Amino acid sequence: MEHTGAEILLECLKREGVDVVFGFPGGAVIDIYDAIPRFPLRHVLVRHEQGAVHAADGYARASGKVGVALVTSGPGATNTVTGIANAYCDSIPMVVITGQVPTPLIGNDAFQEVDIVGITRPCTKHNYLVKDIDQLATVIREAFYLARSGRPGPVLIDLPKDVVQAKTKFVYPKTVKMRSYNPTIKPNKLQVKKAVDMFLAAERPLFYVGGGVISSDGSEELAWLARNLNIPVTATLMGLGAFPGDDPLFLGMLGMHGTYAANMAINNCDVMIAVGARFDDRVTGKLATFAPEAKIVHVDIDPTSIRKNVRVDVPVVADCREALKGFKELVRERLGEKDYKKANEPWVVRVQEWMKTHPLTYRTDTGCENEPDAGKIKPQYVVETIYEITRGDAIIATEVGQNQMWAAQFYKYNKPRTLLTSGGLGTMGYGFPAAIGAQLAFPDKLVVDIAGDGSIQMNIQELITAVCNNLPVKIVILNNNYLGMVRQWQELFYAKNYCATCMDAQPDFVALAKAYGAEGFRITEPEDVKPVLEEAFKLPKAVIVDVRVTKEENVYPMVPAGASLTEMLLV
Ligand SMILES: Cc1ncc(C[n+]2csc(CCOP(=O)(O)OP(=O)(O)O)c2C)c(N)n1
Repeated sequence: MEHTGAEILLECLKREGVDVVFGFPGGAVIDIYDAIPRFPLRHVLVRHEQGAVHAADGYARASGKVGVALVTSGPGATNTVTGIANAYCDSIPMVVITGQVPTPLIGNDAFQEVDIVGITRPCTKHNYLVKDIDQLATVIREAFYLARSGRPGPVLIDLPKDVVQAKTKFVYPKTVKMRSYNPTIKPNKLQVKKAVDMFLAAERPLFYVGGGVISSDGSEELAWLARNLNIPVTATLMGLGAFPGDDPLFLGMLGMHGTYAANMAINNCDVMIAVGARFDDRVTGKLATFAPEAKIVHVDIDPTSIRKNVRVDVPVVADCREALKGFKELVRERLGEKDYKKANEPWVVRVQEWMKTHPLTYRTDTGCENEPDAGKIKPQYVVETIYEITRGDAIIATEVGQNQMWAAQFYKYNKPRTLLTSGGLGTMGYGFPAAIGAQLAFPDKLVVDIAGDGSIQMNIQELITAVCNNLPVKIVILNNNYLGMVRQWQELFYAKNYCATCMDAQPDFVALAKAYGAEGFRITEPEDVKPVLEEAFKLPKAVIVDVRVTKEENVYPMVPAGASLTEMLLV
C-alpha cells in the first residue's frame, strides 16, 4: 500500500515517540494538516510561529525529548528563525518542519517562497530540502538522530508541497547510517587519567559547569565527585540546576552577573574542571585575566568548542556524563591514597568566606529619590518569594534582561531541567512560549515565567494558546516600566541617557489577561506579594501577575563588559 508524504511524515513522528507538535498551518502544509486528525498526535495551534519554536524548545529543555514545530513556507518559515537560532546557541534538540513551494517552482520567486534552507544554514545543526518522497522517511529518521545525539541542536526539514502530496511505500529505516557524523561519546582513557591526576593534585580545584551537564544527564556524577572530593561548583546560566543550588559547595553563577564568591574562585583556583560549558564572553570577561592561576581541564562533546576561547591543558572530548563517570571510576580507586576531602577543606573554607562576606543581596530602600511614585517592591524580593512559596519545586522560565538575571540569582535550582532560559542568544519573548511547552510536558507541575514588561509583550499573543489548551502557566511580570537591562547600561555607562528604554505606555496587563480568558492580578504593595502570588499559583488557569517593582533597580554584582571578573561593581 502506498502512503502520501504527509502520512509518512506523521507516521515517522509517531515512531520517533513524538506526542506533541507545535504549529501553525498554511497552504504549503495543508496536506499535512489534513492528515493530522488520523494520527495519535497532539497538535498545539500557536498564534505566531516564533511561539511554536520556543514552545518546542521549552518542551525539549524540560523533558529532555526532541521538540517539534511545524509551519508553512515563506513567512511561516522565516518567523521560526529566531527560535531556531535560540535553540542552536543553547544546543537544544529540535526538529522544525517547514512547508515549501512545489519543487518545480523552487527558485522562481513563487508565492510564499523563501530559501529557508539557505537562511537557516548557519543556525541549524543540519538542514534538509527533501526533493524525493522516497528519501522522506530516511531524512526524518536522520533528523531526529542528529537533533538528539552528540551536541544536540535544531534540525530543519523543508518539505515541498508536491513531495507531501506524492505517494510511495512506507519503509521506516531500522538504523541511521551517516558516515561523516560520528560523535565521540566515550572519553579517551589517557585523557581521563591526566584530568584526574591534575585535579587530585590540586590545592584549589573548582568545577565550572554548563548546560552540557544537564543535557547529558550528568548531574549525579557531578554531585558525587564534588561531594566526595570537596570541590566547590560554579555554574553558567545554562548550567543552573546541574548541581543543587542549596548545596554548601555551590557558589552560584559566575561571570557578568555572577556571585562575588564564584568570580573570586575563578580568579584563585589552581585547577578548573570545565564541564559542558563553552567559555562564553559573558562568563569569562576579559580573557587575558580569566582564571590566571588555573590549569584547565575542558570536557565537551563538541571538539570544536575546546580551545576556541581559552587555552586548555587537558581536553576531554566526550559526552559529559560519560566523562564524569570516567572521572568517578578513577577517583574511587584512588580515594584511599589521601584524604582529599580534608586536603581541599582550607580552599572550601576560603570560598565560603567569600560567600559570607559578599552574599547575593540588594538594598531594601527604594533607591528612587527622583521618582516618589515609583513602586516600593524590590524585584529580587519577588523572586525570593516565588522560591519560598514553591520551595524550588517549580519549573521556572524567564524572559531576557534584569528579570532573567534576578531569576538566576535569587531562585535556587536544585534539580536539572527546572530553569528554561535563553542563554546564548538572549531572546526576549522566549520565556512565555517556552513555559507553555514545559507545561505540556508536565501538566501537573507549576510552571512560572518570570518576565519583564518589555519581553512579555514580544509573544503575549500565546496567552490564548495557554488558555484554550487549559495550560495553567503563570506569568509574573517584574514591571519596572523600563527595558530595564538596557536602562541599567545607560545609567552606568552612558551618563543616564535613557534613550528609547522607558516603557511608560503600557497595556493594562490585568485587563489584557482577562481579555484572553486568563486571570490577572496587580501587586503594588510589598505585603501583598506573598499572598497574591500564593493565590495566583493555586488557580488552575493561566494567570498574569503584574508586580509594580522599583523602577531603577540594578542587577549586581556586575562585571562591566570586557573587564576582568575581579572588577565587580557591587551593591
Ligand atoms: C529580541 C530582543 N530584542 C532586544 C534585546 C536587547 N535587550 C536585552 S535586555 C532588554 C530589556 C528587557 O526589558 P524587560 O523585558 O522589560 O526586562 P527587564 O530588563 O526590565 O527585567 C533588551 C531590549 C533582546 N535581548 N532581545
